[in-house]
Amino acid sequence: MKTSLLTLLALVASSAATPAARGHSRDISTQQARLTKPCKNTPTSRHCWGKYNTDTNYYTTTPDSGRTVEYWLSVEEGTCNQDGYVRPCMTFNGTMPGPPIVANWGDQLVVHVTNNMKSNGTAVHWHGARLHHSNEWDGVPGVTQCPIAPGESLTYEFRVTQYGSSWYHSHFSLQSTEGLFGPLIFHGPATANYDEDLGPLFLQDWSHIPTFEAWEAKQKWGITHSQTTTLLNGINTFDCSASSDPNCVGGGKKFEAVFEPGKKYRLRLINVAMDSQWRFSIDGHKLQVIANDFVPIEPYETDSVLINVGQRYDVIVEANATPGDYWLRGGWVKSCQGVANEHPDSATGIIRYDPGSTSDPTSTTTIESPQSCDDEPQTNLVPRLKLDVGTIADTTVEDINVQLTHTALFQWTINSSSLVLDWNEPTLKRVFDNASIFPTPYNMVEVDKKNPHQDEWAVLVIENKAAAFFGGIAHPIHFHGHDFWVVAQEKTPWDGTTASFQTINPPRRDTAMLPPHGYLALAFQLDNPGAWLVHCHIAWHASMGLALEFVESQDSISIRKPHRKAFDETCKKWSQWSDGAPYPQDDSGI
Ligand SMILES: *[C@@H]1O[C@H](CO)[C@@H](O)[C@H](O)[C@H]1NC(C)=O
Ligand SMILES: *[C@@H]1O[C@H](CO)[C@@H](O)[C@H](O)[C@H]1NC(C)=O
Ligand SMILES: *[C@@H]1O[C@H](CO)[C@@H](O)[C@H](O)[C@H]1NC(C)=O
Ligand SMILES: *[C@@H]1O[C@H](CO)[C@@H](O)[C@H](O)[C@H]1NC(C)=O
Ligand SMILES: [Cu+2]
Repeated sequence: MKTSLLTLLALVASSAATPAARGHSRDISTQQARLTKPCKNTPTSRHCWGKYNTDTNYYTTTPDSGRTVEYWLSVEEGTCNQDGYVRPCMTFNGTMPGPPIVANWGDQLVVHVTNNMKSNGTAVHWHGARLHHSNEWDGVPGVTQCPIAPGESLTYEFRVTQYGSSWYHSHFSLQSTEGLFGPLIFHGPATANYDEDLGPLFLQDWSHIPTFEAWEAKQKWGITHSQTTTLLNGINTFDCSASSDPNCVGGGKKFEAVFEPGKKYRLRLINVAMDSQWRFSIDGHKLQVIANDFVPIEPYETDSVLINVGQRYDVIVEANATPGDYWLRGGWVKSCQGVANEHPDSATGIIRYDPGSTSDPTSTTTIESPQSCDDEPQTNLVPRLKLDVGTIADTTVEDINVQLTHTALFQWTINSSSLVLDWNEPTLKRVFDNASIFPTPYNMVEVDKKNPHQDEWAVLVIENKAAAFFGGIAHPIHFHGHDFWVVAQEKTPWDGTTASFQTINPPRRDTAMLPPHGYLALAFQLDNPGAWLVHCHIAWHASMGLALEFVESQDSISIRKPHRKAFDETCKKWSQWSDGAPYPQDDSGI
């Protein structure tokens, strides 16, 4: 049997009295001094946001917009024709991607979700949103809620404490890859100027057979699955000319955008793939990268940007090429994935300078697909709001040796244990019942249980020591409830020490790649009590249990009475409905 080892270590250290921590508070006071000069967010002053700006510490300061923004989402089963091929799918409000959820930094966001599917539960996660003191609305079935039963509704509610680009998606099994996702955009300041916001650009791989069928084939018979094609913002063309398949009806369209010469456009790149990395570029144009995930960065210029599953990059493109038609390239990275794609080069869209033009571009590119699944170079990802990790001195170690095994059952395991959640018994329910022991397959790590301090940090080190074939796979690791500070991301084995950790304003985000045969060390501040999932964002691997949970400051987790009522009601309805449900749980649950 091929086994592999993943080491996980949580260190808790006080940063209160360290030089780094003093530097940190200096940053905050500089920023407060700047708050006295309010200015307006315009194409020539994008760093401004009223009394706030890109130097505001958004972990500690949230504008009071005085607004509550409310949305209604309907979760539906139906058929989709994204590229000229008709197949069953699941959608928010009948479309894939679903309707945009847009709010301003500082708004209170309220989203009412109704499950209008006939035979499955659901739950909606707000990817990358910090859900500060709102753990119960994080949308993870088996962790923060019971699934919403068919016919039932649940209202999610949280304060928008960040700004930038992301997506909302179902966190129930493989549903997001069946179409259950949409844009989640929080307006705020930016670190470079632009004229127009072109909105989200989703990079997606797409299968012509439902993922649940592929899952069954894989789990039951070991049949390898290839994705069929790629989509940009949910659409593409697909060649049906030689197909006798009645579902191949043809008539798909490519993503197109129109540029006006001299203008600068903001594009919000979001990787929503099941299992694909992309190298995004636009022929004849440079990209100025201004944010990674929900973190504004010092702008840098590049010809292309590498985007792993769950990650986002906001880029500004200046329309400064000779007017004409240009290919925009998703750039599916061939060397990276564990899953193949039958049409890897199909991820293209068109940028036109003349809106009347209908011809295909003739532009070319010299950008090559990389030979690895690396993230963007660490040195490029410099957060604009500079924050350091407190010195990791007092090494209170949770020494967790984690085993990563790919068994005959196709499960990934952490510490020899593959995540399997009981939808009827979410972690939070156990927390409310004052549980001190959690089931082994919940892969629970308790952090800072009794003594919560905002100044304390934890570090998670994940080693990818998997042997041979399985060790060759990189995993995009995503955190709920926190941005993390990437203190190490190396392709070599970890030496067990923290000496080389980069703690001075390292890249900060919510999704980063765990390199094959190497390790990833992520620091985060213990400022958000709750049960938070940490998982590989390859949907397939998440279903196969490659995840763990933190219960952070358990004794400080609290929930308001009306929220508790909704939480309990959702569990009650789910319990009634799931008794005899047509599709029993057959994966980790996430
Ligand atoms: C989604 O659909 C529901 C029910 O059909 C509707 O009330 C709601 O306005 C729609 N939401 C959006 C954001 O379009
Ligand atoms: C419900 O989910 C199961 C997988 O758990 C899937 O096989 C089935 O197709 C889904 N039902 C519908 C009607 O989409
Ligand atoms: C992982 O294994 C180590 C040592 O075997 C143990 O101390 C630790 O509690 C385990 N962690 C989890 C999350 O089960
Ligand atoms: C859990 O502990 C809290 C605080 O000690 C107490 O108020 C509550 O009743 C307990 N809940 C249960 C279900 O035991
Ligand atoms: Cu993975």
